[in-house]
Amino acid sequence: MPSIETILSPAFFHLYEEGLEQKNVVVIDILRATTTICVAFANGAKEILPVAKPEEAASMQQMGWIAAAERQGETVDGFDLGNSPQDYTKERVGGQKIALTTTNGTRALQMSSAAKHVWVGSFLNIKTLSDTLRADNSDVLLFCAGWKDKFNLEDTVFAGAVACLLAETFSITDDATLAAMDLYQQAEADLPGYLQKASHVNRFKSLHIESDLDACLKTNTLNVLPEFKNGTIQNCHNA
Ligand code: 3SL
Repeated sequence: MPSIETILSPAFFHLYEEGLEQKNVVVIDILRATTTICVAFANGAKEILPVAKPEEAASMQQMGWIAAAERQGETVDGFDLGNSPQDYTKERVGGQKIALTTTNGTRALQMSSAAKHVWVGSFLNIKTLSDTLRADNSDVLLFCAGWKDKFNLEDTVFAGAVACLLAETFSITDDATLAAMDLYQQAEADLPGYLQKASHVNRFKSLHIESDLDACLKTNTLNVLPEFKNGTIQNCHNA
């Protein structure tokens, strides 16, 4: 059986790099980058280029791309979009190419580029993602983007949710994954309630963007699977 391991923070990524080219990585930034990327594709975005710096996103504007940038949870001044999934509507992103930089999510994508596949995970596309991981039948790394190299609850809870869905067809002996599954089982009856204590949810409260929490915790509402490949993200799932 293939295995599932969980990387609880980008600071641990180097511990999992051996054999990366044979493994599938799921990049997880539930609040909000990987959720927003799923919503953008569901609403017809053509391509999303993850970049490290706001200046790189801005430089794509001249070529007709939408430039999106988030830092400290806020839209960077002068950019077309930030990182709220609620702003990535059909009207705004349908048929568009987007250059996106966020504090943690876009960095985690770039770190994973050597993997067999790099897929974008969120509660919204959890079934499509899990079905694809099962069908591909390779070892999986669930990579939590965290917050500035620190552990966070929401990404870990999601890693646990994916592992619970795949537990019958994957071998799970990794303590980080077992802990994530325990956490998910504790949270699953009321995910928004459980995550009220999370540090990023408290950041949302201070920025008055609490409504993004509900938008990010809808489960299995989207049939998309964004894949980061050759430096850019496209939807690889044709429903
Ligand atoms: O860190 C990230 O990539 C973002 O998802 C953070 S925020 O939710 O936009 O603040």
